[in-house]
Amino acid sequence: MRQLFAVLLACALQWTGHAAADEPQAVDVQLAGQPAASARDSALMAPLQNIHGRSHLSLNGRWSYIIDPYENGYYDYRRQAFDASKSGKGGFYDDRKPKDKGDWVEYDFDRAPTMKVPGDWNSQAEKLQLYEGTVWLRQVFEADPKPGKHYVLYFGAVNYEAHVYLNGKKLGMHKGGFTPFQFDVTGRLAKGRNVVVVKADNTRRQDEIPTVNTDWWNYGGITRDVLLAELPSTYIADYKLQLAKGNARRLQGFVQVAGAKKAGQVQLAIPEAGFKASVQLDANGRAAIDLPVGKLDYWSPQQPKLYAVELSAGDDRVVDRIGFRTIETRGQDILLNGKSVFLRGISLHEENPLIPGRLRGQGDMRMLLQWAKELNCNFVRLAHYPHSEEMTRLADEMGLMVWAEVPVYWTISWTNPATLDNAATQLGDMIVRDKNRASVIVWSVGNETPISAPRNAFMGSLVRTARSLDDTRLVAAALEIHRKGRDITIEDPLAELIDLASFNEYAGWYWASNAEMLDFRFDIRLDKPVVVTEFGADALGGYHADADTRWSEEYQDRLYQNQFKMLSGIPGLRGMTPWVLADFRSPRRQHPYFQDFWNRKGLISDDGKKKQAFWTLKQHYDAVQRRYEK
Ligand code: GCB
Repeated sequence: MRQLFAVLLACALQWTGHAAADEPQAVDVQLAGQPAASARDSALMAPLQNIHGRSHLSLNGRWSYIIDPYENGYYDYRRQAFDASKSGKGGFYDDRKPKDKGDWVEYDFDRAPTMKVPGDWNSQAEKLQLYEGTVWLRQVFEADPKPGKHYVLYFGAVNYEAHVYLNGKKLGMHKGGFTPFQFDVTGRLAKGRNVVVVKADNTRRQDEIPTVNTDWWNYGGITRDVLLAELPSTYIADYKLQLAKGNARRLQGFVQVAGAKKAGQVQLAIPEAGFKASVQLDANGRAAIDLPVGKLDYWSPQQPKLYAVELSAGDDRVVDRIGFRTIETRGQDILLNGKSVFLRGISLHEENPLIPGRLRGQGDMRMLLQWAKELNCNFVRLAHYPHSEEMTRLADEMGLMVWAEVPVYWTISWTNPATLDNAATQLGDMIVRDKNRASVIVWSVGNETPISAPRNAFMGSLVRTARSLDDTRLVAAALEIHRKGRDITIEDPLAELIDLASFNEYAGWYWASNAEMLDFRFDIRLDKPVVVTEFGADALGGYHADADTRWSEEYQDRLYQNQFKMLSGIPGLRGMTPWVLADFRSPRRQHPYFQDFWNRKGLISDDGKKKQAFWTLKQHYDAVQRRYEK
């Protein structure tokens, strides 16, 4: 069905797929329920479902790069953007060689160094380790575009602001470091040599999502796949197929077709389940799906069953692997396929502690999720931003439920409408991308946001956005606790709007010590399942002392034991995701001996060794599992 191609500097395109038919058409899909368009450059295409399942050419490989701290490749000496000028000349996206002496340029991609894409830049050049600013990246590839096909240039993620140029012309701009975006490049590809240039800028700004202050490394660059997809003239742009909320005998969702002939029929099939149906598209190329289905093998961590689901419309055919399960809450229970579950979780960042930088691909992802399995987890919190699509697909396959989150973290600019728009767009893009993943059971709209009227309105709006896009999953946020004397409570109006009583609490670390923490008790008065989304302590792997000595493995271990004692006093406790699976890099963590730019709350150290608390948590989860799954 598809072929993968690696590109180094240039290679010939070969496509699998479909016969040429009609004339090229502009991509005109508009998804219903898509969040406000204003945060999105109008040149961007609506998200395309399952891009890796389409005929595509990978543009990954080595890209040439130019570090541009003063943005000389973007602005002229009067600080006017080159790409807004008439000639467009002078910008670093202009790959042409100077023709005469008047065409003076002071850059040269052909002699520039190269870096790996996907890959953050910080880990690839010493000069870039702490760099925040603009880097230009260029890839050259060969194409042979065919009439009657659609071509889509896709980026899995670029942190943070990306300006994209193809053959010297601007395609558009995208903001947000963790969600995919794509351009329709039909009619813009040359036969033969093509040049794609990206201006990536990871400068932190107060009004962006995330804002200036976070506890993770601000890795810049093209951190996920770059693909050029070829689609037939009429193609399946998006689809959702999930069990209806609380009804394991109904399939619900939609199909959205785009391109030349939008009306017509879409065939759906799950051959292994003997399911076949066809739905009629309306004039906008959309069909709702609401169909009875026989009994399926439902997806669960014990049996992560995925079915091959086939969709076809005209010449287009897409196959996805989809699991089916229901998730809901009843009182203080979380019901997976109608049965109460306890979420034995762990939080993790998209970073491999063993090598510098962001995860490089499936091997790294599998290692992290395998560590979670060794802890006997059935749940992972993919903090604090959307992790890659490959990660949620792996979680599907490995049987791990997922908490997926957007980087609405700490002190966002609550009153800026553009900031809300941006947050809603990132949330929408995450939901659109991962809505067919059985593993994803929670959409989180943010982490530790401080209560105020503007913040409550902002977060309330995100909760509504999430619910309007997907009513089959839980919506939550990692809240903060409040202390009243010795009582630990939740007094946050946002708690009323979400499905879980979910909060971070750092008893024993940021307040009270191991010796004092057991004097406190939880008083959670919400009739919702309680999920403790963080607790933890820094421990330098291999540093041993008594359980009262901070930074030691013993201190961290005792803190976990004490936490289990405290948490056992919460009647509605239905899960936890302690902070955090592995040590991770953070510029905030300055202790020269114990931290040295690392957050040491990992249960696994930066050399991959399991700290004592790893085994304590595993033992706890083994006991919880015995109680819940007997
Ligand atoms: C938190 C944050 C997390 C930090 C952690 C810490 O509350 O949600 O991003 O890394 O605490 O280590 O302080």
